[in-house]
Amino acid sequence: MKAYIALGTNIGDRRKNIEDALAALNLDPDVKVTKISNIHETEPVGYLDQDMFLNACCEVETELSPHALLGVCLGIEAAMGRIRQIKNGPRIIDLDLLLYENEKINTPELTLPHPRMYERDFVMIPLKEILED
Ligand code: PH2
Ligand code: MG
Ligand code: MG
Repeated sequence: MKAYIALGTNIGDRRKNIEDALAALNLDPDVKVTKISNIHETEPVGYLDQDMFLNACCEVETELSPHALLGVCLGIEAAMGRIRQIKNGPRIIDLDLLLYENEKINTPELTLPHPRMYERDFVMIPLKEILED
């Protein structure tokens, strides 16, 4: 199955954070990173009093379910030391599951497609670079 994940970071060595997160995704035996967008520097959206972000998107090939893939993403965020404080605030790494094939899911943990992706240039610009149609 094909899925698309957004990556964002605005703390520390941002480029390394993106690279480490992509490497961690690929290291999971059930996930293969098949495409990576360019990395874009973006103004913070939602909560403005914070540093500029680097954002990117990747395509993965996986046999995991959407919820299991979300679990992998959250596990990488935790392993990289993410602490959740302010909503939309600074983060070492954010991995958001955007799309999983044509699945439509509405659960408390996971909504697919990602409900805010279409209004977010920091997601849509890199996503369009790697999306097939
Ligand atoms: N993520 C947010 C809120 N605002 N702004 C930018 N530029 N990039 C992000 O990844 C981002 C954001 C919530 O996850
Ligand atoms: Mg996010
Ligand atoms: Mg997130």
